[in-house]
Amino acid sequence: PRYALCWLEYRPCDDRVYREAVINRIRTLWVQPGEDIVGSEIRDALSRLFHHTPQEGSTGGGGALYVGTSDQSPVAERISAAELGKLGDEGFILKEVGERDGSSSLVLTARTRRGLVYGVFSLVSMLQRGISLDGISLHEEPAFPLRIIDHWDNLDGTIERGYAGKSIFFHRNKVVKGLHRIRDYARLLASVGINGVVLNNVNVRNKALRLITEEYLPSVRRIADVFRDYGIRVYLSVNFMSPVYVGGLPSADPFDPSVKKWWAEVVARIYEYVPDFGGFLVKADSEFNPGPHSYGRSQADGANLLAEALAPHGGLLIWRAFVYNIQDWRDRKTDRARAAYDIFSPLDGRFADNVLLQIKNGPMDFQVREPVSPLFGGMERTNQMVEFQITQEYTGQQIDLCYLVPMWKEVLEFDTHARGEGSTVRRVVDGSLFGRPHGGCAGVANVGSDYNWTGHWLAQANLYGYGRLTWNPDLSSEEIAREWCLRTLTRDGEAVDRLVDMLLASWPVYEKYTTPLGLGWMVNPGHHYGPSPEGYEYSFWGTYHRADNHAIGVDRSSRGTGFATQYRSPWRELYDDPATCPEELVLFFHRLPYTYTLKDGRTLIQYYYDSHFEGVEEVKRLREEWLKLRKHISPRVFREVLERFDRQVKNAVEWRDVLNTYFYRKTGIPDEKGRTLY
Ligand code: BDP
Repeated sequence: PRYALCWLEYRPCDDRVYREAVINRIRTLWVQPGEDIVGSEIRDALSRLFHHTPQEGSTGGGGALYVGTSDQSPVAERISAAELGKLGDEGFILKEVGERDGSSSLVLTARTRRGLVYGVFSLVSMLQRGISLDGISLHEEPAFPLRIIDHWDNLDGTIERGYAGKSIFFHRNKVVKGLHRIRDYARLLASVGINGVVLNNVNVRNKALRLITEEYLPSVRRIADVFRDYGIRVYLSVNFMSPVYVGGLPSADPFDPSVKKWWAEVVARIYEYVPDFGGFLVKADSEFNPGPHSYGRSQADGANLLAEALAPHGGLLIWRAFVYNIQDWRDRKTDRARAAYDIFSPLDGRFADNVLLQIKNGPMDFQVREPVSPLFGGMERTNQMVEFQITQEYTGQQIDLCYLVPMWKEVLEFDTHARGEGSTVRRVVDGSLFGRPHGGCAGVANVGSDYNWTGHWLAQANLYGYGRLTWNPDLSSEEIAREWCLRTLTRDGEAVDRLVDMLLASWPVYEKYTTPLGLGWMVNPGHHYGPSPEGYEYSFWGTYHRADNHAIGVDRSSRGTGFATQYRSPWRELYDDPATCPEELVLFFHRLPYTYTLKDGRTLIQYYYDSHFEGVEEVKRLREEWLKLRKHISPRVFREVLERFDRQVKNAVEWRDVLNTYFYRKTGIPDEKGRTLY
């Protein structure tokens, strides 16, 4: 094989009792005619896991598995109409039911094909993990309507912020010829509940501009046909200036009727090729991507232009809120953290019904720790999505281990207080808090053409976890990690415990040796790996810490840039005061002297020294833990992960030495514990 199948790599079950129980439960298999995909998934799993081939068809007796939509007779005979009536569009029921002769069977049903796909993969997951099917009665529905993966793939095959090889979609400005890998990717995504994929980078340049034309639409259709089999819709990123760059019009002004007409025609053509096309994703007025501001129009005017073209076809327009404009590092009045809220919140209520605003989880840019974007609590009449970064741009680039599910969970559970207590981000983006018709999650993909898809084998857990979390955010980070380890790496209980602990430790460890207390940045400009304390200090990105000999940080309180006041109470008050601000964010909100005393009595500077020394030791411990797993992990995975840990240790040492030296030289304050500072 040219690539691993991740958590769908079915290792034969060595538990004889369990194997026999499954074989008895599924002696015969009935699959709704026409549902070949779900049928072959279940057959394939049974055969690989248990060397079992059930008899096909319906015997009417027990020991059967019935798989079909809720209107099919073997299903409708066995499950009450009331129960079936509770099924949503994407949900499924998996249930043990009694047969007339006193025996029992299993029924897997859903209202739609998509629901069946999720149900089958969920059954497969249980079979892989040895979960008993006795008395099973499961009804699952996804928590968020949209569960999308955004690819930052360019048509030349490169991937912006990709750390796992080349694009699996594009090669030398064409869609790849063989679609096998895309099919397996669709299976992997569907198996964790993903229902949408954006194929190309939000920075739409060169040939990617033409994806929406007949030059590429036949190829887009080929990809969409594969994803459709697994219930996944395809979306495209588009450039706001397309009417000019592609259409040859003199303008892309949203108020220009010829521009509207152009987009309407473009969209109509797309739907001829892809009848269930998801819609567009747009990065406008952001980092060299033009937008409506060029014409003196608002973000809402820009979004609505495209939304209007998509609406007749049922398409969605996803508009990114990543808009900021810092002209000069010398300007102390503008604060990038404020920008999105300042620009978008006054436009609340002005966006069309099929527009979603896609908001990065934090106000800056995917740093190791940021507060949650205040926009989530600040727009009640706008559909919202949260954007996470699965690809580890600022969190170790899939060289360093960093399991991100705990971070995403914190974001989803953050209480905005927009409608009193319990107004979590989760409820904003699932649409329920403000009664919005659309909502969901987007995650920037971490996959590429590498054999293991994600560069670091253990980074697969982030892709898996993103899917599982957006299906069911009630799952704990630990449960998700455990599922992934069991399905992917080993069935040995102790080894799994150890692996889960390693994954759970990894984000806090990464934070320790990089930029704790909410400081962020300090990375090498351009590629963003490794330390550079002033790498982003004198440019136009708004990413400053303004360290001098006495203090560090930006005052974002009401006395400073006022960013803290964009939150609702009690956050605005809590963040406003360094004494009540959650300590892990204290340098995000405040400018503090190095001698500032933290809650445990340590000075800020001593905390930074300690954190970096400890971080390195903890990475070394992670590496030691991995060494203990040798006999449970396949040799190739073992070796390649060890190689990553070796690199991570080097990186952590570099962060420690560069940052500690930087602070020592700025402050002249020695380490209390007498460790070497350079
Ligand atoms: C930043 C990345 C940049 C992306 C940008 C975005 O460095 O490559 O284009 O985000 O999200 O984090 O648009």
